[in-house]
Amino acid sequence: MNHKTLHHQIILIFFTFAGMLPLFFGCIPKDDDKHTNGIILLEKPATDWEKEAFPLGNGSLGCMVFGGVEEERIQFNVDNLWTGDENLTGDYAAPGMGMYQNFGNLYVALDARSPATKYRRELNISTAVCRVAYQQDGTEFIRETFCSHPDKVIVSRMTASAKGKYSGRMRLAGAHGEETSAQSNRLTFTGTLDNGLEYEAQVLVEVEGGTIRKEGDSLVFSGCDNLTIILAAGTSYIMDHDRKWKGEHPHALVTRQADRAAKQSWSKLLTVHVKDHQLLYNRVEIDLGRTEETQIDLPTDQRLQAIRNGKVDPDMDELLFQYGRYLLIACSRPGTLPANLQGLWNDRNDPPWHGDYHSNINLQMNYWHAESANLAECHTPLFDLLTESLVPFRKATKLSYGDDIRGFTMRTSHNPFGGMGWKWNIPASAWYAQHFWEHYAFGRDKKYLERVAYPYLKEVCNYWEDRLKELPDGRLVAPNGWSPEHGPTEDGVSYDQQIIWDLFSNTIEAAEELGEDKDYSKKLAGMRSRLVGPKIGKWGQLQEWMEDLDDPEDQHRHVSHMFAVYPGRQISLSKTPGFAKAAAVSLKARGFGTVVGWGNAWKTALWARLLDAESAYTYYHKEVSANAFPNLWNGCWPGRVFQIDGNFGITAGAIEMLLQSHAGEIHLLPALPEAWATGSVKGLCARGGFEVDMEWNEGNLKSAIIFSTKGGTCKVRIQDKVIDLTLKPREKRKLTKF
Ligand code: FUC
Repeated sequence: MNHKTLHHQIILIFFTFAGMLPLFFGCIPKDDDKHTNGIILLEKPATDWEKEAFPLGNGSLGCMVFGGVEEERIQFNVDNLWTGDENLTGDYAAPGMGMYQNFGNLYVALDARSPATKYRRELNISTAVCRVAYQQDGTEFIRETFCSHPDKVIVSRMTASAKGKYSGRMRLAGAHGEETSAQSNRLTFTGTLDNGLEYEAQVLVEVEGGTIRKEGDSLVFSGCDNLTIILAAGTSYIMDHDRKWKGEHPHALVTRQADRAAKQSWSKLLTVHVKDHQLLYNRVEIDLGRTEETQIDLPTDQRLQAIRNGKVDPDMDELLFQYGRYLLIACSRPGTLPANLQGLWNDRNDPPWHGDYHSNINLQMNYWHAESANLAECHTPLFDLLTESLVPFRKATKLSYGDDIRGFTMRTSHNPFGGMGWKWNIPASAWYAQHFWEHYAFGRDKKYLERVAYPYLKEVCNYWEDRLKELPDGRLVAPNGWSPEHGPTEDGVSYDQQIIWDLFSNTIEAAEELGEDKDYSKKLAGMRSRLVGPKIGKWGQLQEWMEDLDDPEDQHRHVSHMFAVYPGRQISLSKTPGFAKAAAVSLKARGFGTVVGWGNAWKTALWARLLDAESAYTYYHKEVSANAFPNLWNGCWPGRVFQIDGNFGITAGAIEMLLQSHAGEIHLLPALPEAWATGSVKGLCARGGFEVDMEWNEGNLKSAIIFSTKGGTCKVRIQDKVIDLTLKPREKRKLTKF
């Protein structure tokens, strides 16, 4: 062996070892169980951003990886690159409402032109790494891309089994016609939107072997063994109303993030990233049955096609379930903006519905699973934005409802500057209040309840104290309501009435928990008892309006009068069986309606609450068989445009099938369908600060472990049997006899 070969061998051993380090530290699962690894696989590069590219994200920065052989394209976003402002007039079309913007694209064109073989592009949702592999002229090429939360950058590494195989050109293109400047191994563009928001993106490239140099506004690399690409991007947005939502120019921060990441080794960046992701992701494990090997080995698009043709694939049900968790981790972390209609992924400057926050189901659904799927910290961006937006929300409310009104209400859509658009959706602030309450109900953090949740709940109650209208018989109604998004505008719409009931109930419980405001709670309880309540109409249905107007042929996609069943708790089979049965009549009549991803997700959860396992599963399955794109993103009416609420809502719906805790009990396997007859789950959360593991066989619960984070009592229900438990903080109890 000559000197040079020995040198190569040492380098090879070193890199093989370095690449395996994460395995030794146990943070990357070995590929030994493809049934649980969570891989979305496609055997061709993406040509369609929405349906085929793979999403990565660190909460604020995110990207879509295309995996082209001749040219890699990484389209990227930062969650707060928005036009618009506080938009107090609420004109949806006006520039003030603004739109979520595309940031740009990185293109890496490669010189080799022969066709690729053995092409595989996979997104491993348990490591949050996208991997592209193919062979070309006898060389194996591998690209691995991830978006690191700890290091705040996108990292992409391109390697090959032979030396000097990478030659080509790299281009960074902003989405607003910016000029890109190139330095020796760095590309940069900056810009300013019409609303004054400044932004910048940088790409920094490290090569081994070969050369890299600038040429015009691009980087040209030649004969490189491998490339490590770091992409950092940011804006001057800050979530601070007092500072007019704007802080410093992002140049210094973006430069620091890129430089700091470039100083670290690839394997270090990867190890830290995977560990961070798995700290959240690994909290929940699920097994809903076993898919045949021949089916599981298929690329995801073919696998979906086989399911459409009747193939049974419980591993796909698991994958979709975990994908809802993966996506939330990727687009909603403490300190970021909440997940918008597309999470944070967007390739347009005029995205569907402005890429906004929709308050009549969509933003709420984005967070339905946050607590129960053990991702409570991912819920906090919602509270941060809503709290920071209070000043403009109050101002806009007064402008429309008069200076004397206290509290605030909301329109149907809103942006990251507290600006709102389109029609008023009067119970929206109360529906959001449910999320503030649920974060406490699950986590039992009294400080949070006192400082964050309770003031919000009370302020929304103030609005309704001033706004509710008394009927001649003394009952109270919300005036001029609208059941999203159809029918007349009138008083006492069920959607409004049910959400106000929920708000008053949660506020009363919050006051009790804090030992505060006894008289005020009494006042709320008095008002709650006077609210016009649920009604059963002439065809046995749960009425959507105060008058008996429901048309049994109406298959509108919204089922807003079901709020009381889910996500509310006013109606349940155990406490109000008559209304629960009426809800089932209405739900059946609504049918499948238009193909709406979020609608199927909601109906899954509703049927689960009504303890109808097979109907719940029908809708869950519909999400897999009819609404999933090849990248498993969920499609929404009209035209099956991608909307992320369906992905999140279906995870929430599945949890309602396995575990419920809204009615004062922890109900184990309340709506287990035939399709999931044998399985197990670990780490689901229940209200009261409990975590639940379960194993079941042929429809029967084998064992359950109840873990209490804070200590306390609970009732555990298994079918008709109820077990009382008292647990100390961090105590676990295993139940085996039912
Ligand atoms: C609601 C729904 C639509 C869509 C939009 C973003 O208005 O009725 O289907 O999901 O939000």
